[in-house]
Amino acid sequence: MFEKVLIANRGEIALRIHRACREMGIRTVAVHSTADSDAMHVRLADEAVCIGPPPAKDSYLNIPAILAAAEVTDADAIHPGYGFLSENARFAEIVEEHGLVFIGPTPEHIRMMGDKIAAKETMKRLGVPVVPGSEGGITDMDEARALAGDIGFPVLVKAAAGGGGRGMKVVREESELEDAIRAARTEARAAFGDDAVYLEKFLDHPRHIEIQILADTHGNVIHLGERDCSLQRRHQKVLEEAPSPVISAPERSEIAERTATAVRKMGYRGAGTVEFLYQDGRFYFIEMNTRLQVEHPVTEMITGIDLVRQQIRIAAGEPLGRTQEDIHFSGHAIECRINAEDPLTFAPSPGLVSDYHPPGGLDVRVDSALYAGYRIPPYYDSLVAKLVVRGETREDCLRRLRRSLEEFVIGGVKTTIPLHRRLIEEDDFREGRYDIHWLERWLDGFAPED
Ligand code: MV4
Repeated sequence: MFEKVLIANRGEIALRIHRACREMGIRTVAVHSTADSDAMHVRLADEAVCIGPPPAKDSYLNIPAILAAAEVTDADAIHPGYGFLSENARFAEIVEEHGLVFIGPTPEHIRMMGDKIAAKETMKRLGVPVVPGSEGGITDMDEARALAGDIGFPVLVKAAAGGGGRGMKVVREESELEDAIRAARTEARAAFGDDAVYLEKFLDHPRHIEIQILADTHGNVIHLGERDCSLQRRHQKVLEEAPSPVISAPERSEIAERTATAVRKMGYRGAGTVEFLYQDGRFYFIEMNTRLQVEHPVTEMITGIDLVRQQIRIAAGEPLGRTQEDIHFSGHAIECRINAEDPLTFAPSPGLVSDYHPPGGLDVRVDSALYAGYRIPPYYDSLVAKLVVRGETREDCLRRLRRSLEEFVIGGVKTTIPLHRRLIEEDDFREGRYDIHWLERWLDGFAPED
């Protein structure tokens, strides 16, 4: 096992990784920008190295500085967390070239899944259902027109290098297709330096459901069920839950086992999340994330499996030590993402946290790097806490979530806590009746009382 792990991240996820390391007897190295000298992850780690000025490109994305920090502290491995360098195949490669271990998949798997066309072809070949569309990228306008006619309008033009909603265009009729493909190509070239685009049938009311996978280097692959991440605004998830309120146990086993089998056949290692759209009783693969995800705690809450601990064990070459039969799902979990933002306008609200009182009690988990007196810097993502609650049933979970949101105090800055308090009282949400568009429609009429 590693003796020392460098955590190439900040905020709550840096703490989350530190905690797993501590419990495994592994020492930790924090890296930080000059804006984060007083951050909680810096205080808790065994050692801390300043890696640059506030802008992420000069610090948390600064590969030479991070490698230098690993070298001077004699770290064995680097955990990238989520965001920043976590899905940068070149970074994973450089880490390995320096004789360090990248706690994550191989650079080859990161690279393949970063190409959405290659990812889809691979999944399809390995028996995972995909959205009907072009076989590979679009090479020819006449071909695209014929294909769109076969698929049926509306269709979506997507960028191979996109993902997370960037570079997509809905096309409602044939006359708009050529312009949309041209525009998508131009945008993709400018944004990603890759103008490959592909075509898909547009699903107009899907849910976003993702399967959590763990794969070791000995050929063992297990799934930890799904998370329903349909409640989102502008491609930012707001609340996630597991299990999905609309998926039956046989449906879960079917799609999750198919997914785990495909992941095993591709020789994948580490944690991974396979994203699907689910509409009218069918699953359609869209993308695979090769990192730990923000919402991983909802899975931990219903399975009792520490996903970060497993990532570290896998990276050290240890076997999973569990088979699918050892995984049992227990109860229901919901995560509320709490952002330092105005709950009406979503404008960032950095600044001094005057009071901090997180909720507690049985099956209540708060992942946060906040403390009273901390100043939230304006340079980074506005996620400041994740409230994750478990209950025996979804109704128990909702009652506990209501109680926890009532207790939660973050003073001095605006947060999205009031939004969550209102959201969980909505009948559609309480009944599990929502798709990926529901939240944005609901927010159009949202005005919190507090
Ligand atoms: C789609 C889709 C409808 N049909 N693909 C957006 C992000 C990227 N991961 C894929 N996305 C979508 N792909 C087809 N064929 C609708 C979306 C989409 C979406 C997906 C998941 C969560 C939120 C979303 C919000 C808008 C659109």
